[in-house]
Amino acid sequence: MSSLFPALVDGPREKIALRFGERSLTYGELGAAAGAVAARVRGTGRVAVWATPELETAVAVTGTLLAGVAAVPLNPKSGEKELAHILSDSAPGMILAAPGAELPAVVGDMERVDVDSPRSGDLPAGTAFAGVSLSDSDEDPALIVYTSGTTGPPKGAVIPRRALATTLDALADAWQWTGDDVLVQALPLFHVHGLVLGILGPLRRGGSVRHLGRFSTEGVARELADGATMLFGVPTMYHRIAEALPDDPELAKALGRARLLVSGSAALPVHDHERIAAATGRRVIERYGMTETLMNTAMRADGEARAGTVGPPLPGVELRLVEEDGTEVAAYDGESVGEIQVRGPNLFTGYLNRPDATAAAFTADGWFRTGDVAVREADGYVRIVGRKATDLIKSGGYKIGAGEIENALLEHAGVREAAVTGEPDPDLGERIVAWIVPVDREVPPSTEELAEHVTRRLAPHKRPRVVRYLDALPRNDMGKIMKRALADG
Ligand code: MCA
Ligand code: AMP
Repeated sequence: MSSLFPALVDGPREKIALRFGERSLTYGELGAAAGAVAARVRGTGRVAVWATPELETAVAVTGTLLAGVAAVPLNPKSGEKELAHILSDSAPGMILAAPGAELPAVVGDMERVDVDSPRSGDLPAGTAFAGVSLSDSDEDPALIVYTSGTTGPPKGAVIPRRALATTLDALADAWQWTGDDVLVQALPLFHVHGLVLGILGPLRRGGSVRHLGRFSTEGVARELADGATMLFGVPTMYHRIAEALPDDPELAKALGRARLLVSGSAALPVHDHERIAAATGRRVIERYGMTETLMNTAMRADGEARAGTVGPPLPGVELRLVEEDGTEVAAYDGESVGEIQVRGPNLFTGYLNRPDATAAAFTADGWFRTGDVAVREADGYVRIVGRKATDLIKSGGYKIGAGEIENALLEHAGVREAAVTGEPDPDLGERIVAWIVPVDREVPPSTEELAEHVTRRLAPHKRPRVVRYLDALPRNDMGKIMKRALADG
């Protein structure tokens, strides 16, 4: 029997585990604080975590995992409709939050537990928490992470404990990631990238993470100049770094010192990759994953960082490319295109309360259909070339379903018809465009009004950045909206 967080049980007590701004916790202090959370949540079915980018979120999730209970991280900027859906679907027994965090009315009278300001101390001796230990076949749910589909509200991906351990250990192998590494990141803590890779990753290795609270190139430069060895970010962050580099020699120097610069959640444009390499002498490496699969491929620290590819499959991950008719693509020629399908212990177990969606996501022989389309190069490096669904938008590294935004827009009194598409954006990768047929042509709802409307219902990152007004939406003979006609103008 091994342990999910060996360093919490028998690592050096005085070593810094987490740092958020001015506040930090040693492994000893984290053990005490997370142990207190574990004692509080033990026996609860599921626990919601109000996932602000603060120390308390990391303590809450660690403590919940120590108790062997599943955590549901919530976007603290979720709008009413999205939050109401997630809470009713996941039915948490309580909500953990930082003291002082204001919870919206939709949380209702669910029991709130403030995560104690961490005290000195240690994990109670003889640690009796079920979740400290981990067996290879540990199927118990660890996290329920909500992720958008093309239509309908987000689905809760149930991520078991063995998937966390598997994916983090595979990345450790690929990146020679050890307890000596100090990670800097500024990712949201309600998604896999920021929470699993960016918090649980360093804790599983017995290393340290410094979270910036909010992304800034200054923060990245400061931490990398002060001992941080790795940076994790989405392409939008690397784009902003690439833009800042020409006028910021300190940033270039700091990045040049990093052991590893890792990008993921969306494709890193080759132009940004090359600009960073030219200014810093370091090449950003990419890894490819999904909420449902955790990590599938990654460039290795000791391998070639090839711009535009996401590296070979990680140890333990089976990956194949499949044509539209189900035929497997056998070629490793950099040209033959197919959908990426994966199998392995890194995968989720299914969508909460959605056996239909779970069944549709897998083939009969257990391969998960990612919906991502790729080619493979001669040495097995995967190059992602597109996505099957046009109704999924990746903006700032967030996956956003067109359908949920369309539904929200249609709830606005001034909107008769609505269609949502993504269009290329140098900063966000894709930006959300709303095509609106207004009820009143003379006084259509403004962009700000619609952005505010979507923010209030769903979340700020789901708001349209551009609104275009039409007299009618282009439809085919079946009445289906022709989105490609919209995008092609
Ligand atoms: C804007 N804001 C608003 C409104 N408009 N607040 C209330 N009402 C409004 N109408 C707020 C936002 O919440 C935000 O606050 C700030 O204003 C700026 O908003 P925005 O323009 O959306 O932010 P941005 O500057 O464009 O954000 C860029 C970003 C962000 C920082 C790169 O997109 C980001 O954090 N992306 C990471 C996504 C991610 O982690 N994806 C992982 C999922 P504030 O700044 O306070 O928040 S994918 C995954 O997990 C898989 C496994 C994988 O492969 O990684
Ligand atoms: P999510 O569902 O939010 O977890 O996002 C997963 C999706 O992000 C994948 O299906 C891919 O489309 C995309 N993605 C993640 N990493 C990469 C990457 N390195 N390059 C291109 N796309 C990526």
